[in-house]
Amino acid sequence: MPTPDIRQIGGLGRSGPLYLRLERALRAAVNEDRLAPGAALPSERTLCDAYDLSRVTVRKALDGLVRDGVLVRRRGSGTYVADAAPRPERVEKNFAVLSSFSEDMISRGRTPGSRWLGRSAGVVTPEEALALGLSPGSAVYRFRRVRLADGQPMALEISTVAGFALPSIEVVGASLYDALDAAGFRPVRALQRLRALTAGDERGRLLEIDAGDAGLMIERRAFLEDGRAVELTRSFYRGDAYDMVAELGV
Ligand code: 16G
Repeated sequence: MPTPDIRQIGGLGRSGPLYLRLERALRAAVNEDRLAPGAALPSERTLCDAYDLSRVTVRKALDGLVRDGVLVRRRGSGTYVADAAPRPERVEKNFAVLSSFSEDMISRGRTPGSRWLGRSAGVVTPEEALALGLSPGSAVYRFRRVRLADGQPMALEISTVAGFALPSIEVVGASLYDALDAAGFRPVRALQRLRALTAGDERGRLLEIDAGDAGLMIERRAFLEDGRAVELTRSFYRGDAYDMVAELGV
């Protein structure tokens, strides 16, 4: 396998110590498949020159990733991307709160992110019309994202949003709920249905888990104060990444 070039790793972020910026860039490149499992990393010298970093800084970044199992060192040969993607740290998700993925991650000190698979504007399908209480022919926006925490895939989300709730499809950036909030249509109530499901081939590939691995399929229908539905989202959460918690009263 040829050694990947620096462009596949991409640029460094702007915040935090330099070693952490390189560590994050490499982690993201591995998680987003720009650096394939088993690929040899460019040499330390090449990384130093390309990013204008000292040897100590580069080594510290690589050490962190070796410790996490993202990279492996082979004596006398170099550093490689580990064969299996590392398991993410488990996250507790409160099942009784109407929070967004971004908020859930930020409140746990993780950095939320998305790998966009697609976005489109269209006309409601009969199933969506029923779920969202829209009339046939109504406009909707659809979004497909792999949700990331610190660059690691956590969930696959497929959302349909009622057309009236967003001024345009482009306004959705890092967070769907931020965009809905800005438009004055953030939901205040939701119905959720949860069931266990194996990942299957496509979800497994996108979430870097085996097709037979378990996950949680959560369907959320979210509503405005006036009862109108704004969102129908199917989220497939990695079973090894989440604990669902809820506080119950009598
Ligand atoms: C959560 C919601 C999802 C919502 C998304 C918005 C569940 C089960 N699902 O993942 O319905 O669309 O957050 O997140 O909690 P965002 O604002 O970060 O895009």
